[in-house]
Amino acid sequence: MTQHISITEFLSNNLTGEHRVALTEMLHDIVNACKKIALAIDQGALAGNMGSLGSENVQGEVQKALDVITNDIFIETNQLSGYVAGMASEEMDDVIEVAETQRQKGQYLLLFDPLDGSSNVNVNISVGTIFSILKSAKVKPGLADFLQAGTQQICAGYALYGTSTMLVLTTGNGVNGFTLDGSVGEFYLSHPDIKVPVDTQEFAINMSNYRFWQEPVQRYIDECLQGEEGVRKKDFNMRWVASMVAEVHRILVRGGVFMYPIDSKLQSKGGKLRLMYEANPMSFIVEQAGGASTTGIQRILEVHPNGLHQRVPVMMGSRNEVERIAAYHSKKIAR
Ligand code: P6P
Repeated sequence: MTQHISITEFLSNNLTGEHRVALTEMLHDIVNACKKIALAIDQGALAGNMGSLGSENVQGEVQKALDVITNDIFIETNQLSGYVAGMASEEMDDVIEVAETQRQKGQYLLLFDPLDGSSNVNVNISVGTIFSILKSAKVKPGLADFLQAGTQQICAGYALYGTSTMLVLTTGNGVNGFTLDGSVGEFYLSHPDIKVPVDTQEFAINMSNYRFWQEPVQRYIDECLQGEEGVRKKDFNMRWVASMVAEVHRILVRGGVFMYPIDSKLQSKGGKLRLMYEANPMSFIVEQAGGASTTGIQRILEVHPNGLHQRVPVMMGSRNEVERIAAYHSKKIAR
């Protein structure tokens, strides 16, 4: 087997700039948290943690035992470095305060979705953890300190608990992927300098919502379905895993476009996916890999947040397709 370098060695050789030491320490804890989550998921039903708790989270979604288990793991493990001054989780209504004794070294904010796609867990389909790191202006951050545009992120990444466990991350200098070697419990560089193909023939969307979509999205999908007989003059393939991390990872590896647009059912909520700990980190990664990410109206990374759990329409992936979708929204390309 070719000698791969470990994530620890990779970060030591490649992290630069003012956040270098802090990121090294915070990513060490994030990696450990993801290893623990991978173990909890691997044990699956045998550990008796696949069921539903009957409770609902702040999103109004039924909580799985693993939602709470993984949330606890992420919170506990990421208070050890001394650099995290505050956290925010999909599973918790308010910001998570970090004790003064555990934020002695620096002021960073860690936002995360501990188990994205958790409804897939008990049917053994890939799920993931998504995280985003921001700089805090305050030693003791409040809600307002979290509400920064996605362009302010200093790091973003995800763990994918799939056929193998992977960690994919960016610190603003490209995107790199690491695979967990379970025999030694270490992540090794397996996907250096990931780039999203600029063109694609594959889209990912929940087609059952077709009748609720706005016209530009219906137009785009109609043209894909018309294939080579239509204006696109090429056939398209479709995928839908109902797990954003799995979809985006596939797109990073082979191209494609992931779409969860606004629709008439979701109008009042603003969309399905959350800006701060789903859309922003995934957009940072996709853009760093040469892709694009839009709400249809604007670049996702430039959305100014008005709430911790704000939702946005999300269309991201192969740049030329995302730019076409945005042009249909702005009517720059007539039918
Ligand atoms: P639907 C998972 O719950 C999630 O937030 C994303 O990971 C996924 O892309 C989407 O929702 C799936 O939504 O409507 O297909 O169940």
